[in-house]
Amino acid sequence: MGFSKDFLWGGACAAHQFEGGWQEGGKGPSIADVMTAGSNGVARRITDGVIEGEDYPNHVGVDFYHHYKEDIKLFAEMGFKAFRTSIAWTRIFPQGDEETPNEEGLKFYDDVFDECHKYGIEPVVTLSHFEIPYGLAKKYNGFMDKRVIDCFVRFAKTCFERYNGKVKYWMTFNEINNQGAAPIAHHMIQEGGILTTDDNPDNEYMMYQSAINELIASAKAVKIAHAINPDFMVGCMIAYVPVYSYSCNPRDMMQMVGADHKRYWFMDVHARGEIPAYLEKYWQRHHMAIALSDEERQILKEGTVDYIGFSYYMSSCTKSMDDGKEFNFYEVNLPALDIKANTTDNPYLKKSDWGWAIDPLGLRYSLNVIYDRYHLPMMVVENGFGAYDKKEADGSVHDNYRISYLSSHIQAMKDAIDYDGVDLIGYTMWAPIDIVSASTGEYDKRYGFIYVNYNNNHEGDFSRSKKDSFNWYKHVIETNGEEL
Ligand code: BGP
Repeated sequence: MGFSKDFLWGGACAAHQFEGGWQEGGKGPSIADVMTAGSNGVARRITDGVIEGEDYPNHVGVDFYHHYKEDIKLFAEMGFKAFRTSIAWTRIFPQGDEETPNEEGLKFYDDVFDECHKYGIEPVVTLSHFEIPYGLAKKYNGFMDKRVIDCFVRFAKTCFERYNGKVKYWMTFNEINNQGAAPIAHHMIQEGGILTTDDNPDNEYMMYQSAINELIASAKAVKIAHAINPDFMVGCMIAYVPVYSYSCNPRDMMQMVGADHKRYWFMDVHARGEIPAYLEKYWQRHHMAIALSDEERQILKEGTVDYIGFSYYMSSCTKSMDDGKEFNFYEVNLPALDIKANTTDNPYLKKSDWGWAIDPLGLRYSLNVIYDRYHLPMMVVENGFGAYDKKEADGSVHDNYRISYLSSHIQAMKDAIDYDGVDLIGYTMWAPIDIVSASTGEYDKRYGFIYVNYNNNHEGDFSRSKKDSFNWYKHVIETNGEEL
């Protein structure tokens, strides 16, 4: 009972959020490198290149580029079996469309993976974690252009060949489905569609077309990976935020189905290799002529994933708009039923300082829904608690709230294994070390077991120290999740 003996316990980061060294080793700029900080409630902006006087936190991250040995040693001290990170695409192909890779970039990840293996830590690699080369965004409008599929496939193949024997677990695109909830922002960040403007009537069409092109790129990469090494496990990475119906009103229930469709069709394509019928209908109704040839449909079929990787932070709740109340966040239309609706607060749940509903049972629910739907192995590749931490005078950080969040979520995974029989192979919490927040660009939204002395005002020396949660997680891994 409980977690399997080879369960992949660990933590997850993304290159752009913690490496820094954005211009070192021949690296080119990624979309994340031209994003401003958005601290204090101000949204991040994608700028046209790097503008003097603007703050770009991803340029420095937390300097993992120079601290990787120290950081991996600390992960090893906690007993990590796995460490998830991304390979910064622009360290390997600085502009994105070069024919030959940058050797210095490839060498950096050789060093990182060798360092992991020194401690018996299995690297789990995301190929693109919101890190499309800015060169591809500028020149091609990102994944709107089918030529970018080839650029990604070249990058993926280069990585599969180079790290064959060092990396077994791969994921193609991080949270590929965020566009379902926040189409414009994520069309730009995920797909490099920087020509989008808020008032462009074609925004939704461009999001769908780019997402389809990304999914084709992913399927091609999966096929190539298996040809290079049949033992490779290539997964997708989905942002899973289960949508609950606000009530048992059938209209609310149907609204929930619509919201699920909008957010999770990506997973159907990854895992089943087919465009779901409801999506084809949606495109027809909205006169979206999505370019997807028969040959490409065949590629989607042949390049299905080996496992489902997903992030889980919170659940959401949805309600039809019958009562006339206005909602904010995302909108789902079900024209056939004339239902227009949006998210609403769940009265049963508390929220984090950033408004994320804390819902451990929602993780067990998610594991069940996903497993019932695909019967594939699953890995929870992100789950964590962003908080303002207080460093005491003696250097300690008492982060009991983080321990409580993580332990309740690990318990939920354990219950899903013990009672529901789901096939869960790993857990890489987010993020074992404090890093730059993806949504806000803040340093002060901290997730780590390891405190990094650096803040929103760019003060600090990047020194690392252990929080209370460090030894707690070490014990969790030592007892294979038996003692939380
Ligand atoms: C996910 C992203 C991560 C990460 C995490 C936490 O959506 O895959 O990159 O940052 O969320 O979000 P944030 O950093 O905004 O708190």
